Amino acid sequence: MPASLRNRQHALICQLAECIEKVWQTNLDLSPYRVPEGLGYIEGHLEGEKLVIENLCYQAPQFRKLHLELAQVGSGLDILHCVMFPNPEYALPIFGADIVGGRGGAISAAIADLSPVNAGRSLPVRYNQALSALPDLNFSQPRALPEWADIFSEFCLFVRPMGALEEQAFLQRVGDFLTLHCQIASETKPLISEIDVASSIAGQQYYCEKQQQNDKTRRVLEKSFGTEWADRYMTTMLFDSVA
Ligand code: BLA
Repeated sequence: MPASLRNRQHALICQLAECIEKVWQTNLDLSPYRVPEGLGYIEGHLEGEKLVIENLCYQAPQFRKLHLELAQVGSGLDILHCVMFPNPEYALPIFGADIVGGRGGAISAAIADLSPVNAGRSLPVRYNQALSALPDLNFSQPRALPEWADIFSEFCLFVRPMGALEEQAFLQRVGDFLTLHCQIASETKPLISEIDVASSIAGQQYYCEKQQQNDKTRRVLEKSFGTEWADRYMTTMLFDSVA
């Protein structure tokens, strides 16, 4: 990724971006992923403030799309968005993370989860065991999930981190999620049953439909690019289901 945007963002965002790339490179057999035409580096400024977006994508045998996005709104708002969409032939949850915050100042939202997308929408046993074994964390300002967010697991971390210690605790925990996810994924065998593959596809579709209902994301994109563009971006770049 060009160093341009990354080095100008909130420290927690820079650190998580570095962490994500490092865990991917260390644990997965990465190959290039073709970003849809014109969506790699994007600038928009319809009304109000300028929005700059940088996208970095890979794929791996177990993941149809590994997406890391950094965005900057005007000079005050920084965003990190990351989703690891499994290849539906692997019964893996979806890793997702979002950080929203002011450059110098506070992070208002930091969320990360391994979200189940199988038929019963429950995490595979290995994930449950590994995630339950992580030490308890206490953040002073946990945040409540909005109504559309029934896709997340019981391990979902959604907080407003207060201060450097909580930011580092968030970073560490997301690093743990990523590492255990990549390790389990690389030991996972593909599904044999077509019914199971179809149910992973349906699960990913449901996940995407729900995420597309996040009006806070949509509004930021609409302000700089208009409603049609924002809708296309949310359905083809951020949360595209399997064809
Ligand atoms: C919240 N996402 C937000 C907010 C903004 C964005 C402005 C509100 C921050 C706040 O309430 O403090 C904006 N996020 C963006 C934009 C992009 C983005 C513009 O990724 C991309 C260009 N969102 C995700 C993923 C998850 C996610 C992968 O993209 C979770 C895995 C969750 N974001 C998420 C949730 C909220 C949020 C749950 C809070 C929504 C609410 O409180 O209504």
